[in-house]
Amino acid sequence: MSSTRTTQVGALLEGLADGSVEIVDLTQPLSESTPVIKLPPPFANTPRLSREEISRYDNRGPAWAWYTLTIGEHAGTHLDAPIHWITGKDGADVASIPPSMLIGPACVVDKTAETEANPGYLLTVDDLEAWEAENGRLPERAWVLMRTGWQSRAQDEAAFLNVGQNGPETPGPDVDASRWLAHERPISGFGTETVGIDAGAGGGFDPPFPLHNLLLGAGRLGLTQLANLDRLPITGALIVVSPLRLVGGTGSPSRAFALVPKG
Ligand code: 23J
Ligand code: MN
Repeated sequence: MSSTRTTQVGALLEGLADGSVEIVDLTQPLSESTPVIKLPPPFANTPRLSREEISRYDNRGPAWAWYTLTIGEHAGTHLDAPIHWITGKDGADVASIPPSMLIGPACVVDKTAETEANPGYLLTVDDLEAWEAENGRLPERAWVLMRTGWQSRAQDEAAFLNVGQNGPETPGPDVDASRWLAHERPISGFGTETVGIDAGAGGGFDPPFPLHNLLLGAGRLGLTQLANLDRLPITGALIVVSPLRLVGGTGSPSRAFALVPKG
């Protein structure tokens, strides 16, 4: 089987076979209890997942079970397409996103300690430039993944949304970092462990929800509610994001994987 070595895909297949490449699932399990964002009045909200039986090994279908899903596009681990935001309305729907944007280098910015100390931690341009000073310039098609440890709250909606006196308190980029991510580097997208790509306080920023506004407005993508970012190296992993190819879709529940070199 050594002929598989003759291509780079062959080398990857060999790595998967011998365990030197590990597959990490970055997806949160999706169920009726998966948390969804709750916007304040007067805004409309997304439905969480619900399911209705079509048949379940019964007279409606004696040998098969299947369900009808009701779910918002922006529920659970999901992708934000450019047309999700008014600034990106002439950009790509989910179906039009080039696959080359959905597979790329995973660049992990670790703000776990900062988030532990301050759940509303705001990622800054200084943080991003410090990351580059250590790890090199963010490459073409990079996915910037903000690691915060927030996944430990993912099964508890109140802890996950973390809405207090001053509204939601969750980590995310500040306005300048949002602008930098949108315009200064050739990235495909930004991923996070929290319910949305913006910080919880982002609704009160100028512009409101700056990362949605600027990143999606620049034709780039968002990815939320990620799991297992603690199992990724800072650089060197490959991320694969698989949204439904929804025509006209503003987003989609997605499966996301990382391929991680071991040892
Ligand atoms: C609509 C308005 C604000 C936000 C969101 C949606 C999301 O988080 C989302 O899933 O895109 S912050
Ligand atoms: Mn979304």
